[in-house]
Order: sequence, then structure tokens, then C-alpha cells
Amino acid sequence: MAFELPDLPYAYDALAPYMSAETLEFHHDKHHKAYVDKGNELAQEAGLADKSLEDIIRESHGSNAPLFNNAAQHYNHVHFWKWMKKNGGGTSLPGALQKAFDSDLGGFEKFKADFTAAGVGQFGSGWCWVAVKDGKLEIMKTPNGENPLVHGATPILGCDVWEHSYYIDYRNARPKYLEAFVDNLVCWDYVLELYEAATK
Ligand code: MN3
Repeated sequence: MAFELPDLPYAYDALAPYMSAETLEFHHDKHHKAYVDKGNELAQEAGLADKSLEDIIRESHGSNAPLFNNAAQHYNHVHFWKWMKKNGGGTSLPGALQKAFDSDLGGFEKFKADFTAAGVGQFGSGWCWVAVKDGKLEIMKTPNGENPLVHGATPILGCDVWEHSYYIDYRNARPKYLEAFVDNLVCWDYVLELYEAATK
């Protein structure tokens, strides 16, 4: 199945001042588009173009690094745009999610501290995550394009900590970017949707 660049689910300026139109134009139109174009070319070459995105990620992991990185980054960004919304964030989680955060992650404040620490502690480019593994939530971090799928887990929330995601708006202040992501951007309804799909 050929990869396609999805439209952003909001206007380019919808997430300002926490994420500017300039950041979204570069990040979506240039970076994500490059993963789509390169991923399609490499999937074709590898004879995997008919497989689902998730299968391509799992099958290329450890054997075809260029394809893996582009395919995984496509997957990560498809979700990343939907993990944010205008007037998102905040501490009020939909019921089922609040329960799981309390029981598995030690409550919202501990989640925020651990998720932010995972993002800050990811040396160089990568992602920090909340993922479902064996029915329970876990905080994870991964380098470059890698994601929880290759660790037997399903991501339900992820934050891109590549510099292209925050340098225009926050310069080198990755902790401030992560704090703004949790406080002002996260679309908890989409996190709940993925949580329910991963645990049913
Ligand atoms: Mn990115």
C-alpha cells in the first residue's frame, strides 16, 4: 500500500504559539513528505510495496535500515499530527485513560515527569512515548525513527524530539517544548481512541 502524505487535521497556524505555522510547514510539507517519497521508493525496491505500513516497519527492522527509518517515520508522523490539537493538553483525561494512567503510570503528574524526562534524556534525535505492552501502559523512548512497534508494544502517545520539531519555536530548549506539548497540545481523545483499540 503506497504511503500517502495526509493533510494536517488543522490549519498551519492552529497550534500557535506552542507550535508555529513555520514549524508545521517545514515539518509536515518537507520532512514528512520526504519520508513518504523515500519510503515509497525503498518499499518498491524491496518488493514490500503491497504490505501494510505496520508490516513494512516490522519486516524491515534490523534488515533494511533506510526503508525502516523512512517507513517508521511516516507512521510516527501520521500519528503525531493527530496527537495534537488547538487548545489541547491539560490534566483532564477521558475517564478510561485517567484510570490507566493512575494504575500503570503512577498518576498524571508522574506521567508528565517521566514522559518529559524520557524526551529530554533521548540523546540526539528520537521520540518519547506512552505505549501499551502486555495490556499495560509504559513510558518509552527510542532513537531516530524507531518506535514501540518493534518492541512488541503499541504507541498511544508520542512526541517528536528531533530538532526539526522544536528548534524554530524553542531553539535548544527541548524541556520547554515537551512541557508545552503536554500542557497545551496533546489531543487526549485520540490517545483514548488508540488506547481502546490496543486494549480491546
Ligand atoms: Mn519529525
